[in-house]
Amino acid sequence: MTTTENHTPMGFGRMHRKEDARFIRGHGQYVDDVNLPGMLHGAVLRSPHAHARIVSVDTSAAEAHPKVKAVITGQTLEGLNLAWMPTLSHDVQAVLATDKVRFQGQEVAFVVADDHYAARDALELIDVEYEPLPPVVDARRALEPDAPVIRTDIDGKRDNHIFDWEAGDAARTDEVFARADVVSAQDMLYPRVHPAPMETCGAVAHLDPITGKLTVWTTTQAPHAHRTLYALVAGLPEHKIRVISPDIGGGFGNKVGIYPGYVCAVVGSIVTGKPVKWVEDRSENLMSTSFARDYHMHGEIAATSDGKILGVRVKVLADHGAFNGTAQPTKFPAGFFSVFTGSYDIEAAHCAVTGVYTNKAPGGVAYACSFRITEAVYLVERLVDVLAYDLGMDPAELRMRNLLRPEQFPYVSKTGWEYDSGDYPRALSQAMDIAGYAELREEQKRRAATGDGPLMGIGISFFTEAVGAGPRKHMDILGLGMADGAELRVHPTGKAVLRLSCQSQGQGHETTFAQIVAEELGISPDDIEVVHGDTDQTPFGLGTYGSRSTPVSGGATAVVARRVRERAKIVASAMLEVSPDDLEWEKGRWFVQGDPDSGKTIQEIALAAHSDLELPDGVEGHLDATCVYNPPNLTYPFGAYICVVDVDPETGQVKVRRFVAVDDCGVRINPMIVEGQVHGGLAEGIGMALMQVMAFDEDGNHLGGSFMDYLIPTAVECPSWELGETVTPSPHHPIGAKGIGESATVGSPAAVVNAVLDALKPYGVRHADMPLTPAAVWRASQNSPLRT
Ligand code: PCD
Repeated sequence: MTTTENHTPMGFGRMHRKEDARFIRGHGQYVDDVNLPGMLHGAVLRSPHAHARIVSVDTSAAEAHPKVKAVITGQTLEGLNLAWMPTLSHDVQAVLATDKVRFQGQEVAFVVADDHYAARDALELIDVEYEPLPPVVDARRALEPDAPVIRTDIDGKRDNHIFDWEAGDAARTDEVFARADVVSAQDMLYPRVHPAPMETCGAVAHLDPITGKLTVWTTTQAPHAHRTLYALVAGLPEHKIRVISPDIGGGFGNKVGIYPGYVCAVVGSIVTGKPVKWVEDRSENLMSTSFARDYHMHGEIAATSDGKILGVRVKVLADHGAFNGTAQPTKFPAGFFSVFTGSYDIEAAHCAVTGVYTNKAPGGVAYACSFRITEAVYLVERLVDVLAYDLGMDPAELRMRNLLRPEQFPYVSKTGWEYDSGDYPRALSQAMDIAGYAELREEQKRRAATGDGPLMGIGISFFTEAVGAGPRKHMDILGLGMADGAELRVHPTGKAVLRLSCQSQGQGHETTFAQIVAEELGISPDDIEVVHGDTDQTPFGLGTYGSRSTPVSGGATAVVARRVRERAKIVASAMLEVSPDDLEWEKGRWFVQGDPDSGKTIQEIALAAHSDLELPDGVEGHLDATCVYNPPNLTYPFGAYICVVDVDPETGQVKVRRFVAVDDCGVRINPMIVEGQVHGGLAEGIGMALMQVMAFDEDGNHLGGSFMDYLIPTAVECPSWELGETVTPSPHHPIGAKGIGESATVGSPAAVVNAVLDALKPYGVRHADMPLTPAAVWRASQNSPLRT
């Protein structure tokens, strides 16, 4: 693998990231780098209780602090009708608590002061009297008839139930289960985890008292969606709101929603007439911003005795925390969980998901996951391994036997997803070749026979993702259809600027989107500026998450460049005095068919388009185009992963020795960036499988409020990744690309867990829940006869 060359390809290909010129020199401009004249600083007072009634809030001592400019409470906000804000899932969330606090770390008051330190100090001067209430920490407890009701703010609410949702065909699934030779069932938990981006969340809000325009610099993956939400909540017209998302230090879904702190910064600016900065610290980020997963799953898989999978049946209890703040398309309360049939050719499937409130932070974001696909992939890939265990079959062979075959595409799954393209057996074979699967099994046998050293485990996962939401007729968020815009302007000298509605958080859009234009127009990526993250300068669109930028905005970019190319053709025909029909395109140039020497480069055409050249009637000058891309379908990236671990049975310590990842994301725009995306996602997968959980004690105290307790994987836990690739272009995407940003996070946890459980097989361990910490591994093997 070569990663060092740095020539600029005229289109797709390996190329160093343009944005790294500033990032590696430490010159990124993040929200916390925004400093405005007269700017004040805000800090949030948070609840120490998971569930308590607010008896009184006394702010007088804080207000008397010489550096404090304002103290805002739930009561202040009630007066402005801003105490509650809409969530992305048609619920409401308290901006600052008025009646009760519903999770530990919930926002109770906001102090605005001359500097950050004074604001923090003054928090301690606020006197809040709480009357503690019994908390609901466990999702199952939430549904018990005598459970305390968390959402007493909702009229007539008498329980903690949020929704019931189903997909698939229950009757047909029961029928295939009835005639199956084998049914394997397993309860499993996908624990609550957190995206934990390097940069925490924050905002600088400035309501200009002269122009009445509100500018918010903020950590958002979806600047336009945020602007619309502010417009709806504050009743300001959109043209009076500018949302700027500067450089973002990692998003991973954490920066999709709107947090109370952002709204408080805006209110702080309104109240003081000054710009107000609020940036949370690490503990605030971990304790109060959107978590992910927390899915309690019961899965069943039915098969014939020779390993033909017939059906999958699932029941899920989804813990959504205190407010239903899940970020996902409206019609999908459990996100895209219904892709849980995975990559297999099965006869029937059914799932039922129930959402509940608990006294924990709200959210349920798609952390490196296109809306609950990570949970779905983990479920089915664990079930397949459990089935292999019960059948005494090799898990690779069982998968090979059941994978969809290339000729079945486009394939409509039993829960209604139309998989666009794939060659699954090829990807799995490649992974097995790279890993040397047969030799690994030999080695495992040898080591078991000698009983020497640590236990060896080999884990496989095969995943299919559905990324790139819309189409807009099926998918919206708060009524906003999931389509995205692009605008391309070619300047007279042939340099170009591309304006996008999506927003990079580190994945390199300034490079790859320039490469798409380069591929289509033959203008060097170095000559194409990509503008994003400023609602005043970019077209409307729903932003970046669920790996949708390439599938949606990437489509928009290819289409807009092709429109420019067609315009260029007409200009070239006027320049060359031939009919446009006589022209042929080669990258960067229109030329006369049969006379390759007479042609015009895109740069020459750009200049002519801005000159006094006579153009045919109805053809406007200049070389610009716009596009709104409404994807016809999602794209379906897939991959085959194999993980090899060594497990020390005495300490429970797991070492990931090797990790092979074969990914197929269709056409790769920049293979170097794609590989980087995969590396990052694999590391995250190891983190979730082995180290991470947002744990709570029985009082609802958060036990993971710092990186001392909530562990982030580092190079130490990661092996040197071994990557492969296959390329199955998406048939409906303009450049055949599928998303990649989340693939590895989606696919890798199951491979790691399957590997650890494969190692523990001699101990009779069939399943253990993540994270497989040394303690968990040790505990899982305790009941084994081998222990006595
Ligand atoms: N690509 C290429 N080719 C292909 C595909 C793709 O080249 N075929 C590339 C592109 O262009 C970019 C990347 O790669 O650059 C990615 O892409 P995508 O897949 O489309 O995705 P996006 O949309 O762009 O992004 C998003 C993602 C997500 S979603 C996440 S989580 C994560 C990822 O991304 N995040 C992040 N990755 C990353 N990286 C970084 N650095 N940082 C961050 O933060 Mo979510 O839903 O939000 O949860």
